[in-house]
Amino acid sequence: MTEIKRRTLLAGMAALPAAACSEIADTGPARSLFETVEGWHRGAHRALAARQALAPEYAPDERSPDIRGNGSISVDTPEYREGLANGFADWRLAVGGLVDTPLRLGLDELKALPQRTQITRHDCVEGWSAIAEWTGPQLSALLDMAGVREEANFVIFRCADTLYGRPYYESVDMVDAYHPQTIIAHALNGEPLPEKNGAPLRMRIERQLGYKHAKYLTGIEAVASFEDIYDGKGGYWEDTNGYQWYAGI
Ligand SMILES: Nc1nc2c(c(=O)[nH]1)N[C@H]1C(S)=C(S)[C@@H](COP(=O)(O)O)O[C@H]1N2
Ligand SMILES: [Mo]
Repeated sequence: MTEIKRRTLLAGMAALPAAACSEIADTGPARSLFETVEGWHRGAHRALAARQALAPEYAPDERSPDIRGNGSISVDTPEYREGLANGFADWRLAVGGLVDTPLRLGLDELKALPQRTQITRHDCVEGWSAIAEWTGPQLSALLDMAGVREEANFVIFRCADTLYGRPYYESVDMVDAYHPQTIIAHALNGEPLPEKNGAPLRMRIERQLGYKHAKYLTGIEAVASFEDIYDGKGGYWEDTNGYQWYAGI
């Protein structure tokens, strides 16, 4: 968010000549320039406010009977199989990249943070949706604990699975990363996440399409750019199938 604020300010200042700063005249060109900048600020603010709006939430009786598993529905690494067998007692979520204090958090630590529960609709580009209840800490809490640096523009999500031989990953910008409904879910409809839905941890990014909601989450990384990660398009489907990086709904 600081990055967005900073850019808004810089863009506004660059458009204002020095004279207009000392005497913002009430008539003439200075005033119209001032109004242009004002208008730009208002437009930028409106656009940001729209991105921060909440996705619809539903009542418990509106939940779908099941949320199918899509894409990877299991992970066949020894670490994962062992985790599944022992309740993921040794599973650690790494928070790193452009942060002041890298973290490694176990499930108990994540569950001890303030939790958010939300009943939302998952929309997959393949043409299905399902309403379900998700619980977990907000991503913003983890980012604040780690202290995201000013240079960070995006957050990368690393996953334990591979799909057709390639590691699954995704990324979002700071507006979605700090969105109140962006949570690291460990529970689905009040139960620990099933394997098919991303156990033990998966992202919920409610203003985005299904493929952004990384399952089998192992790491969260703050970066300035995702150009150098895999094919540089910011996600598995973006790299392999040309899906849009910004999948806002
Ligand atoms: N790690 C990982 N995350 C993933 C996928 C995947 O294959 N691997 N598939 C994505 C797609 S396309 C969708 S629609 C949702 C499906 O979530 P679900 O299996 O809980 O229905 O997860 C997304 N996250
Ligand atoms: Mo999907």
